[in-house]
Order: sequence, then C-alpha cells, then structure tokens
Amino acid sequence: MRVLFRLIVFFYVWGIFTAQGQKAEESTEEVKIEVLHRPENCSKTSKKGDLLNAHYDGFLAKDGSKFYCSRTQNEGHPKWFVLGVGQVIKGLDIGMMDMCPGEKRKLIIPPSFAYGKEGYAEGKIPPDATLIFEIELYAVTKGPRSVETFKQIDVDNDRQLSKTEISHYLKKEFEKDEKPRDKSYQTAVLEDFFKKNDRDGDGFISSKEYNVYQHDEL
Ligand SMILES: [Ca+2]
Ligand SMILES: [Ca+2]
Repeated sequence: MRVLFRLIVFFYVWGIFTAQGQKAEESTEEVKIEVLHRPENCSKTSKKGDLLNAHYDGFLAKDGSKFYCSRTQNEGHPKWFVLGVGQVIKGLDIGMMDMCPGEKRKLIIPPSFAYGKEGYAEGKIPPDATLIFEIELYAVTKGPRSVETFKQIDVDNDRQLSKTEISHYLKKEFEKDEKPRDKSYQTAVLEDFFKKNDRDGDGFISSKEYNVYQHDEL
C-alpha cells in the first residue's frame, strides 16, 4: 500500500511539474482521442495485431499545417498496417485501438508518442511537435498471426502446431489460391516456416513462437 501511495504522490507531483513546464503546449503526455463519428452497428473493434485499412491526414498542432495525407499517396488507396506492433508511430498505435469500421477519429498526439525531440526531417516534422491526425477507418481484419488462425490450424487443440497440422492448413490455403502449387513448393514453405519460427527446435510451433505480436488472449 505504501508503495502504491508513493507512486500516486509521485505521479501527482510529476503531473504538476510537467504541466508548469509546458504552459505553452496544451498537451499533457497522453494521446487524446476524439470520436467524430461512430457507426451505430459496431460489432467488432480493432485490437492489437489486427490488420487495419484507413485513410489519415496529419497536421502540426502549432499552426494546423498539413504534413501528410494518405489520399494523395498510392493512387489514393487507404493504407494497410498492423495495429499495435510499431508499424506506425506510438500515438497511432494507441489512438486507433477499439475502433470500428466506418469510425472517424481525431487524435492529438504529444511529441513523446510521435517523433519526439528529434522530429522527422523527411516528413517535415520539427522537433517537439504535437501532431493531430484525422482518421477514417475502413476495415478491421484479423492479422496474419491472429489467435483465430492459430486455433484454426491447431486441429487437435493441444496449443501447439505440428508439421502435419501446418502442412494440412497450407494445403487448404493453396487450394484457395488461384494458381495451383506443386507439392515441392508446399514442402519448401513448410520447412522455411519451421526454420524461422520453431525457435526452441522441438518440432512444434508453440503459441508463443507463432504469435509474434504476443497476444495476451492465448
Ligand atoms: Ca496441435
Ligand atoms: Ca517449438
């Protein structure tokens, strides 16, 4: 209890201290999330490891100038990225959790969750910049290493994947593919998969070895 109390005091004092130190900047060190639009039907929301498809515009908080617009890139196609694994800046990883397809958000991201003291010259972001993102999320899909996929492959449900189970899964996946693949190709993929993922070399892929994103549900 005493430790907890001290921690609370510490964060309280630290909060006052940083608030005074940053009078000019409004941001306390957290990502602010403003939901601009949330669809009525929202059956699934984004989680760590999901593959997201979104458009976003980025602005500098200090003067509102736009430094990024996904609509002007890649022929206007929305961006795909995996959530929560550091493919995007930390502020986006945090601010895009629990979003449903069709939702729009505005995020205010302090420098410590964006490009920090260094800034990002290539992206025209100055040091210590607070960023504002306007996001429209189109799709949330299970990432390649999702819990669901693991369970689907693990036919005997012993929480590890044998070569037979993976080979069976690959065969089905390849059958869905439009281009037929021969057996040697499948074997090569399987061998390569084990070489890269069976880190303790026991001939099975454990949930931990499979799940590069360390889902906590497994
Ligand atoms: Ca198994
Ligand atoms: Ca293993």
